[in-house]
Amino acid sequence: MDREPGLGVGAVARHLGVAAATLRTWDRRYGIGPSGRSPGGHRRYTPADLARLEAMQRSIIAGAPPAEAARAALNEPHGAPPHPRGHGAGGNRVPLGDLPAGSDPAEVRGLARAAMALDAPAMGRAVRAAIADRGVVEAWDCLIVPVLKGIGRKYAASGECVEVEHLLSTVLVGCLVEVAPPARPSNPRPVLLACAPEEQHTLPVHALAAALAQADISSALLGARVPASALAAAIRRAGPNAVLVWSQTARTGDDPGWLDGLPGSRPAVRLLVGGPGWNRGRLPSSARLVTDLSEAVTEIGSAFTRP
Ligand code: B12
Repeated sequence: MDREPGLGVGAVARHLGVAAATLRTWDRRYGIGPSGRSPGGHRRYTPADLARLEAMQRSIIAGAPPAEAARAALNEPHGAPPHPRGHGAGGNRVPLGDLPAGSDPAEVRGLARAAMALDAPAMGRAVRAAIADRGVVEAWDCLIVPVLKGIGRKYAASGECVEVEHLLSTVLVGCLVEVAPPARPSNPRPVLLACAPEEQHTLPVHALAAALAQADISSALLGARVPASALAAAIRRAGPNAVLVWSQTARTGDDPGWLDGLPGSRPAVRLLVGGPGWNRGRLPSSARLVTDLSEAVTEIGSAFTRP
């Protein structure tokens, strides 16, 4: 039981939605911390300490660098937010760009903010709520993709945020694999989903597996960097009606001739490819390019519902 006066670091961290380690860093680095310690030596935050931290957090969210946000919050006894300066790609703001129709800007900003704060529980809550409310396809298109693209833009502009990409990706994979597989799939054998050889961007195939599950279609996800020979062996062994291969980057999709060598008959395999990495001019005629998640689900469904 916590009966000492003031708030402990865990309670303040939960209140602000940041990690306890972040609070300790802010204290050490910027001198913005608890006014005192308990007789037992634990950090105790008073209401005034909390107001200062809230002001600091508001400034960071508005785009100020942490050092400046801390300085302003410490100089402002009532915790009023200082005006952020323009920080371009720096700071903690994610350049979200134009959001697709159907997006809720507050929801998208919330996930972006949680990602930038490296707050995995908050990211997970936002994504799970969206999947539960609106299903995988809409959660992916209207919430997840805008945040991924924003973080990709930030990386492209500054070379920063690789750690954000990694943690957000880990959380997203966790949320997507939780979507229950269909109890009674409508397809005879699982469809195969794979990334092109050397391709490490797996999120879109995870989204597809989850969206297929919600459409009662079972799939087997082979994951990142699947060699052509391994995909060919899997097709021969599993006999899927459809296969989708993902390429995110030009490096893995520029030379797609190998797709023509995949087994294509007995049973007939519908070969689909997705992702911006594919060199469209060089795709073999056996491969059909699908351009979004919902089209991928429809096309895969038609591989075994058609006579
Ligand atoms: C998450 C991420 C990572 C994670 C991947 C984790 C994982 N398990 O997937 C990690 C950190 C590992 C990573 C690594 C790298 N990444 Co990265 N990454 C991203 C990020 C932020 C999201 C990727 C994603 O899932 N995109 C999917 C959707 C969101 O994006 P989209 O392709 O724009 O979607 C369009 C269509 O494809 C379609 N669509 C969307 N979803 C779906 C689903 C289906 C089924 C279909 C059919 C269509 C479809 O709709 C969109 C149309 O507007 C992107 C940024 C971005 N804009 O995508 C960078 C990005 C793809 N990465 C990039 C780079 C450079 C790298 C690295 C090379 C960095 C490095 N120096 O190490 C490495 C190497 C990867 C490799 N060798 O394969 C660049 C690629 C640049 C390029 N044009 O080639 C990007 C664009 C960032 C950037 N702006 O610079 N990355």
